[in-house]
Amino acid sequence: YLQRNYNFKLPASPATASGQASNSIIKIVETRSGKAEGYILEVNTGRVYLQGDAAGLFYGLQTLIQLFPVNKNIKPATDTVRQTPYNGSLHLPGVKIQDYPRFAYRGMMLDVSRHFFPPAAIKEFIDMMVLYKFNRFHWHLTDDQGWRIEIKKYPRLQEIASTRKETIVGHHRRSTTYDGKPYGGYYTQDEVRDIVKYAAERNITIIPEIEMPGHSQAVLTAYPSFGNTKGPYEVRTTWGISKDVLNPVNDSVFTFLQDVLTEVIDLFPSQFIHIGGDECLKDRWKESAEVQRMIRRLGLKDEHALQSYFIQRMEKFVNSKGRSIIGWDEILEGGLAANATVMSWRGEEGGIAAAKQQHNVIMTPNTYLYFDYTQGQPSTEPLNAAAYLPLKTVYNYEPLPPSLTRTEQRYIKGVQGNIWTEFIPDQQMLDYMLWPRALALSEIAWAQPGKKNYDRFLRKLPLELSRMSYAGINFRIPEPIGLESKVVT
Ligand code: NAG
Repeated sequence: YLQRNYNFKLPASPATASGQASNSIIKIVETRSGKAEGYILEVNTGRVYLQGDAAGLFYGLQTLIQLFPVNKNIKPATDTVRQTPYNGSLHLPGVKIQDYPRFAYRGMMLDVSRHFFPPAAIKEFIDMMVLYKFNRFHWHLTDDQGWRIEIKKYPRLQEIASTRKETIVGHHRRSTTYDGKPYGGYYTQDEVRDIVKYAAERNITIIPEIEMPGHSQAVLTAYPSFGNTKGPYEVRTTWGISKDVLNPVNDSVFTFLQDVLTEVIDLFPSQFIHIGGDECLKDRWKESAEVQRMIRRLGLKDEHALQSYFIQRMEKFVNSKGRSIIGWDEILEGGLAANATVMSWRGEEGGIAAAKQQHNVIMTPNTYLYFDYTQGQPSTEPLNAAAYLPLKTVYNYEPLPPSLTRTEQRYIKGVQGNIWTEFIPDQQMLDYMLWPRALALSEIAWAQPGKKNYDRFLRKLPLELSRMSYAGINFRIPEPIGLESKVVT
């Protein structure tokens, strides 16, 4: 970005800690001592000095980019149309910044099942994450409405489960309307590998999510024998939760999931693999005599315990491959799997309970960090999930619950914003829903306690939004201070 747009030469590689001089105005020194992902950036007359660990240097450069003027003739590297590089002189503010993140896990989740985002859009999403120092991309790859990753051993996943015959467009009284257009898409394994590499080069680990045992209607469409009924099933065309889930009595369900995870683990070097676990309706399990027999045979208390049995069995497999699982907070309900990390989404309760049980937690509460909820009066916003979540509420989120002791708080490894895409058909709408709320999240994730300040955040906002504007990134223009919408719910 700096080289292309400003003729600002970076050394070919960081000078070593032994102090080898670099050939340009910028001196970069890699150190292993300081804080993880931290850096020191100094800009003074004719000289830029940057020091940190590998990730820290990368983030120091992001900060440096932010010190450069936002100029409408200058397009960032993500833009496909190459603009003329900058040729004039420029002035950077003199600074000395010592900086490091508050949380090791600074994530964003994108749901590509309800709507599919092609590889180029995923890369642009990653580019924006980089600018604001996020380091985990949670890729929600499967759901009732579409399976989105090529699995060589089960070709019907990409052939059948990746496409729904149409999509709901509205509800009126008792009638539902559909668009009548088939909708689908999936990432080939080559595309996945390319994206994983692209992210890794930008200090972002991709955590893949394969949903189980619920949110699996697309799987059942391709492999009906994995369900509890005879079907037939179809890739879901409406939003909401499916009653049709995977059948734990059928051993080939576990074989299938293990085979899928084996390919997934080969593709994603991430230590953590997300196995879903949310919203598994228990209707089919309650109705099924064979499932009931299984519950009795295993001496389990109820269907929740059966779900835990399911997850624990999958955890053993994932652990045997040297990886660990993350699951949505429902995995607490029938007893936690031994080494599981819990993603607390139904508010903070799940995260609090998990931390008390000495399990690692990622906080992603829908009360603060669900970016599919509206940013203003729902009546004046584009159609989306009914809940209301304005910028200020997001900004003021504090991830460490005061009800936890200091020791328990250490299990909270970080935060993540979730973007579910039922009502987000394309990148334009995605960016609108993300920004500026994801900027607020980046401060929650990065800034040290006590350093956040909403008024200062709002003062800096126009500069960041103009940066996005020049980059062609959509965003929602926040209401003027004091005129934020007051929503009565
Ligand atoms: C939840 C579902 C998700 C859905 C979203 C909409 C989780 C973990 N599960 O009901 O599938 O898209 O909310 O806000 O969030």
